[in-house]
Amino acid sequence: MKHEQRKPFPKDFLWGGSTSAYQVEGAWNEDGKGPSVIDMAKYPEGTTDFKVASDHYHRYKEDIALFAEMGFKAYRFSIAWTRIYPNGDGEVNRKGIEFYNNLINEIRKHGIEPIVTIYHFDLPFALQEKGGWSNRETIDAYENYCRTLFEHFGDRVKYWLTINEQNMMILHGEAIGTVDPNLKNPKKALYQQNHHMLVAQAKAMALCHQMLPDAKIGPAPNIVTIYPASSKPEDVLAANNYAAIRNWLYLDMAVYGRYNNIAWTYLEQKGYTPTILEGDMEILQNAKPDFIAFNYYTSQTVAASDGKEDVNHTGDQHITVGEPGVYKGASNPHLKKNEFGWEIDPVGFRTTLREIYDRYHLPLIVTENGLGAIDQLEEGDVINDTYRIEFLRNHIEQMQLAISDGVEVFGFCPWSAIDLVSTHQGISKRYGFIYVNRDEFDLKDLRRIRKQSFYWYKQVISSNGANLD
Ligand code: BGP
Repeated sequence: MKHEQRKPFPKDFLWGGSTSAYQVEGAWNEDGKGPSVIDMAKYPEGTTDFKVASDHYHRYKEDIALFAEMGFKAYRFSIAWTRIYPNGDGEVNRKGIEFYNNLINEIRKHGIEPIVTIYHFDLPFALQEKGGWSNRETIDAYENYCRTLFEHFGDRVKYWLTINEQNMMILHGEAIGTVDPNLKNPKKALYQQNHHMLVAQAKAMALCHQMLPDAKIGPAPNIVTIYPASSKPEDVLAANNYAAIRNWLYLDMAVYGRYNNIAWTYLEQKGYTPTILEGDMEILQNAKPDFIAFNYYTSQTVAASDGKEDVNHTGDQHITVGEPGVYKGASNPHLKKNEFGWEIDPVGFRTTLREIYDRYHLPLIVTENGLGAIDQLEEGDVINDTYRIEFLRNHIEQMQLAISDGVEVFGFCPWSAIDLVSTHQGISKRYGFIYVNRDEFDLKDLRRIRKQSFYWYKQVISSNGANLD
């Protein structure tokens, strides 16, 4: 569909940027913070750990001032559960509350809307030692943690995100570092964990509505359109299968409180069905999100599987390998790839926005989108990241086309507001508008340097998306 004239971005559109606590904060064991599963995980050889990251914990004032200079209307960040509850539950750590109070005040002081992710991959290690999400008690610990956040920060935070990319923790948790290496029969265990997280999420949504009637809350999965590798009906069916397993399982539950039938059939066939206790479905059905937040980096393409390939359900967030008999990952000959093998598909972004809105009719906010690249710091503190500008420009254009298609989008928070450590590919894979001067193992001076994309995004925001050049 071609539009003679595009609709403008809504007046109060939330232009911003995203980070997550463990990838940006550093100070991994300061002020009473407990270890998370990420702190205790093994890191791929040649990549840094998360101990210092971008040192945002100590430099947040400078960072927020730079976000304000860019004109951010919103800043999406996560709270480290282990700063609030070092052991996952039990005693509250006052220093943790203090840090996020200061951070939220600083954000609001600049007129920026805080958007808080409650849990972004960094489960407290103390809970993992008791079985993590396999143990139903983690649902209670999460609910208790949510209550504490709503109590302390609910007077200033209007937008809450329950869980970041739950679907990626289930499908690609090994790459991200969230899977307990001691799990027996990991796939089955992961779908039980998935069920517990879905129940926990429903409880958080209900609690938020009860405690903070003016606040809004929603899930934040990674949702992308799935193409069939060809028009062969079997390929189309495989794409349909994978879309149900990767996308709709999560959103159908969040919005309608039911298991998607194709995803459920897949779980039955594989022997992965979770144990559902009496009362669970009621909790799931009674909770409703106010909006859907989602992360989009690229589309995925799959083909029919003859069941004989020697592949497994791994890869990473955007490298789909496949699952014998269900679908087989394919590459899309029409798309270019970034330096890390992720395809680049702005049109797929428009399709994704249309698909989600068409299914759920809830307002949408994009909580991640961006380009990981190896930036070069040139003489005179110049970073010419024209490739990032091009990536974001093309995606923003497609978002505006989706808005012109009638999709309700109220915000765009690309990944990442500032350079931070990638989930499994180190600090050299950069996403930010602001360069952080450090390498994998040399922390240098960690100074902040505005990239070309910083100036470009500033102008995008000040023109409310009208000037993308
Ligand atoms: C998403 C995660 C983020 C982030 C991003 C980029 O899956 O929510 O935490 O890191 O992807 O991925 P990566 O860091 O693997 O390049």
